[in-house]
This record gives sequence, structure tokens and C-alpha cells, in this order.
Amino acid sequence: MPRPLTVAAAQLGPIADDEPRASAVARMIALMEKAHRRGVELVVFPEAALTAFFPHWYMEDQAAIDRYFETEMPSAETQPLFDKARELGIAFHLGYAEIDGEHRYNTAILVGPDGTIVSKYRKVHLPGYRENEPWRPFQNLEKRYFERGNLGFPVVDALGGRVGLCICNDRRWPEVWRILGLQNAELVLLGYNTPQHDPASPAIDHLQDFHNHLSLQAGAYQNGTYVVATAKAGLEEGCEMIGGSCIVAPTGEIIAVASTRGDELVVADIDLDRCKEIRSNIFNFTAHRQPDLYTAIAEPMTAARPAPVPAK
Ligand code: CDT
Repeated sequence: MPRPLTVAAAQLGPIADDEPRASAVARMIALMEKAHRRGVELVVFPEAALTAFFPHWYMEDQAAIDRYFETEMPSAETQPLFDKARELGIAFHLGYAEIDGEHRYNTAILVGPDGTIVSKYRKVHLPGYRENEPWRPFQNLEKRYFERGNLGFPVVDALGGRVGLCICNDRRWPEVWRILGLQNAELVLLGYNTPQHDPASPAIDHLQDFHNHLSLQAGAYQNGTYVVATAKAGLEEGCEMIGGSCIVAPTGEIIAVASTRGDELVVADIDLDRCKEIRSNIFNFTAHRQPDLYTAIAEPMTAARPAPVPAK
């Protein structure tokens, strides 16, 4: 039985540091209204979609840092997005910086068409480092501003299928995809803020878009899942970020992709039942996995198996 669903990656262009949340939310509502006109049932917004991506610069004052975080969801500023989604009957995914008591996370939620939060994920693979590195043109301070997520890698029943969440850097780690795949994910949603330039390895700058799609396509194919991946793109506070928001089929094919680095809606009609083509055959986990030989994957790095390069 086909399980059709119309999905969209709602790419955002840059959000200026002085752009109010209300403006970012208004841009998202405009994309949601466009999505509704095109019959979309699920809209995926980027990672940390309400503000500029502040880990790109160094701050010490905790009050200054905390102004990028949400203490509640929905808040007065995000309630209009929830209201519009419920009015239109559209589910959505939203990334934001979250404060929970003393804890700060890089978080994503899935909101159902009735406006209730049906899944929540806190980012596990935080890239970068903790202290200022002034030689860089911009920073990558997620390890300074966020704690590692504590909600595992959730997959929930929603929208007629099994929906998993991860965030940005997580997509580069095959372990994430397999953990989602082992929970029978059929649709993985993620947002990203990915610089075009990596000051630590500039020789691969021209491959940033390739590595984005390579990771998404491999994750989709090797686990027989659809993927909707959404960028915040373009030149934001001195940091140029890639676009390439896309929808990937369980075959690994990109079936829709953004062509700009601005606000853009990328739509595809998918059939969640197509995941079976992969998961019943080439990646039939029950028939073909050999988990007793994979134990090293779940063990920490040790002196006996040292990291090729020590962690910072
Ligand atoms: N936001 C985020 O996770 N960005 C990272 C930057 C990596 S820099 C090499 C990413 O994986 O895209």
C-alpha cells in the first residue's frame, strides 16, 4: 500500500544578528504558506532557525550568550508559527537553541499538524572547540555553548511512518544513521548551518557541498530511508554557508534540491512505502547484518586503539 506524503525543505537565507525573532518567524510563515499552496504536509526548517548561528563568534558574557536561547517552546515569538501550522494542518520541524534549567542544547523538534510537539532531539555530535581561536575568520564554538544531547536518537510514529531526527554535524557520522535505521526510520529530518570555508582544512572548501550530499545520500541508501535536509545558507555575519537543501530517496537519489542560498522551498512527493525496496533486500538488517563483529563501533577510543589525531 503506498503511503504518500508531500514534504518540503524550507531553506532560509542568512539571519542578521540584529534581526528580531519575529522577522525570522515571519519568513518561515511565508514559506509555510507557500508550502500549503503546493500541497505540502511537512515543512522542515533549519538548525537554530530563529537567530544568526552564534557559535560562529566568541562570547564570554553568559547573559549575552543566553539571548540566543529559547527558555520555552512555543514562546510568545514562535507561537505564530505554531498557530499558522495548525491553521493550515501542516507538520513542521524546527531547530533552536534551548535552555533547560542550567543546561543548554542545540535542539530540534517535530510538531504535528495539530500543533503538538511529537518528537524532540538534542544534538549529540557538537563540532568545533571550546576556546576562542582568534586566527580564524570565524569560530566554531558549539562545544562552548552547548552540552551533548541527552535524548538519544529518537524515532517516532508520525505522519503515517517512522520519523527520526538528527542535526547538522550528526549527518557526517554513519553511526547516527544506523541507530536511526535500526529503529526503522523511514524519514529523517535535519537542519544544518555549514560554512563554505573550513579554516582548519581549507583544501577541501570546494568539496563542502559534495560532502553534504555524500553524507545524506549514503545515510539514506544504507538505511533505506528518505531524508529531508535543510540549510540556513548564504553570507551571515561574515560567514558564507552552503545551501543545497534537498530531499533524498531511500535509493540515495536526490529527488529535489535548492538552487539558491536564500529563502527557498524545495518540495517532493514521496511514498514512505518505497523504503521497503531497500530494507527488504540489499539492506535487510535481519538477514545480513553481522553485529557480533561490530562491537568496536560502540566502544570508546582506547590506548590500544588510539585516535590517529588526539582530540582537542
Ligand atoms: N552546525 C554544524 O554542525 N556545522 C558543522 C560544521 C563543521 S565545520 C568542519 C557541519 O558539520 O556542517
